[in-house]
Amino acid sequence: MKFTSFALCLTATVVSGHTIFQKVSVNGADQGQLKGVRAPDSDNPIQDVNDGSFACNKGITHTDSTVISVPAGAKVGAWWGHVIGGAQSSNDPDNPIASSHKGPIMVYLAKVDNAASAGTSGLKWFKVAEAGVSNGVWAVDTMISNGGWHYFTMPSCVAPGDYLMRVELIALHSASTQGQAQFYMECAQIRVTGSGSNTGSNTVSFPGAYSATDPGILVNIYDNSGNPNNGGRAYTIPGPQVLSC
Ligand SMILES: [Cu+2]
Repeated sequence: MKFTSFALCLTATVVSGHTIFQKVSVNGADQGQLKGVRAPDSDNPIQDVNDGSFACNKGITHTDSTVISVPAGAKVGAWWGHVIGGAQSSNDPDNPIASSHKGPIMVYLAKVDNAASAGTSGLKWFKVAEAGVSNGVWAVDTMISNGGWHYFTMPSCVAPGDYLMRVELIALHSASTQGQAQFYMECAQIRVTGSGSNTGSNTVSFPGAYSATDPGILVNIYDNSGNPNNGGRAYTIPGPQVLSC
């Protein structure tokens, strides 16, 4: 099986190929390491789509009161690193993530009263951006090429106010076996500005939005030669439709 070596990071304890979302940029302005991002020390994925911490991860040890101002329509960056701070060691080949970890990156928002203090259960999430695979290039590949940055546009119609911004990456290298897709997510505290009026549609709950057998979660991304190009097929990104303005 071509897939066997890719499964190693499931069991490695010292060296793994996992990742953590830990920094935001807004229109090119770096907002600072761990500023306004709720992050754990662990870079381990969640693999149970019904995990109670599926919204914003668990073991959150990095928190602060920063709320990041994001103009509607802005180019937003989400920065991923192998461990907190980025590389685990010099020339870490698995920073920002092991290159085997092909998959999509999605961004969700949930309206809250106060982003600095809001809890993460019972929220209604709507998707504002998603990237899957195009011509064999996955969102993860582009993020690696960009030194850990994943960029997206905050839709121009999002209403002003506080939101939690959930950025999620799914690593699909072992996803042909049910329960082996790896979900990585953290939440940032943002305050949208502008003149939009949309606080979401097609909202979903986390956990709840995904099934372990969704076509984008239980999926063999390899072609007959073992290339991780989804066999040239379209890839169905999990979750609801992206908000359209
Ligand atoms: Cu991993």
